[in-house]
Amino acid sequence: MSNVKIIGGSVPNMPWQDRPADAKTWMPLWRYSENPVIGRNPVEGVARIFNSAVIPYEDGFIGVFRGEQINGIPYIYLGRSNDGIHWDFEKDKIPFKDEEGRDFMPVYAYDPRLVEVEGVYYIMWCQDFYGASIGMAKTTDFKTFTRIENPFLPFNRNAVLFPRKINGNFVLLSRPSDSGHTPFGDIFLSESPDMVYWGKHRHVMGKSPEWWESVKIGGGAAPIETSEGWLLFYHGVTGTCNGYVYSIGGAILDIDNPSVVKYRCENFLLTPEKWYEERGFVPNVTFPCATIHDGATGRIAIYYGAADSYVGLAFTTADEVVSYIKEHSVVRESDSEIGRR
Ligand code: BMA
Repeated sequence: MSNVKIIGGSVPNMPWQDRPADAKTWMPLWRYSENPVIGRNPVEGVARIFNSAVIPYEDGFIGVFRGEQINGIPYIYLGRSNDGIHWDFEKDKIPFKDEEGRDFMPVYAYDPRLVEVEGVYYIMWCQDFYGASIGMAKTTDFKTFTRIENPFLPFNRNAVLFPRKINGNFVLLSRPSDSGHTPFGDIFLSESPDMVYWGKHRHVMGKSPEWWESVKIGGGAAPIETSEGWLLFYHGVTGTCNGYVYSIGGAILDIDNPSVVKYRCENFLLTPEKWYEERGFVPNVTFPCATIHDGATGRIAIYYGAADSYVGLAFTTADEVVSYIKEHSVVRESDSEIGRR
């Protein structure tokens, strides 16, 4: 039985598949046998969907999807699903309004995350604000979407909100960057009393000497609250003679003080090795953006973008992945300090 508890509700209809007999028993994650769950040309005018985020909603699931249009520009599309595997997408991109009620459409929008905090659904993405920066919007009904004015200065990406306030404040992970194929990057944390004003910036964790994450790292899925701390799936990037390789890493952050890393896995949890991860618009990318998890069983389904072309699903349990991270944990000084200088 499960020792590590997921603190949160039950999602009995979440997508799930037991570990297949041929999955490597020494790896804590296994892939869905029918991957990719979203293939090319998924909706009219969209060539590829990847790096996207989903949550349980009403009797099924809802998500915000990075849709690369057939002119190459990415925007965010809404999708719904009964089972978390088969998705229906809206043909039109999400029609944001600004806080004054006027139409707002970013120049581009990519890598969206979706997190509910206290009954409000927040969408975070990367957009242009005189350089790559964090875009943000909120909705309570997935019909009207109010864009929140730029929360951060450029240059920054990979904003990931925690699913509850900590010590009275909203908490957000982000990754300062440049506007290009950023060759550096650590994960930082910021707090806000109102989702408008952000401060108390702290360093959470940096790229590491482990080769698979030696160029940069960035937040992935919204952290999962567990009895061991916040379970974070993130992306770690290395450089090769043929370009970057994006793998999925795992860490556990302190529950009350999440700029402190309690455990950090020295190995990747998943790295590109299937055709849909190694071959595509950008080869060798596995990029986690969301999980669906079940408090009753400890099951976790990880949604990840594959090769900037597809969406894949991987599974694990809180018990298995937390044990693996703890067994293979290497925490360095910049991880274990409070992150304030
Ligand atoms: C990053 C982001 C991601 C993308 C990755 C690999 O910089 O743009 O959206 O998946 O590069 O191309």
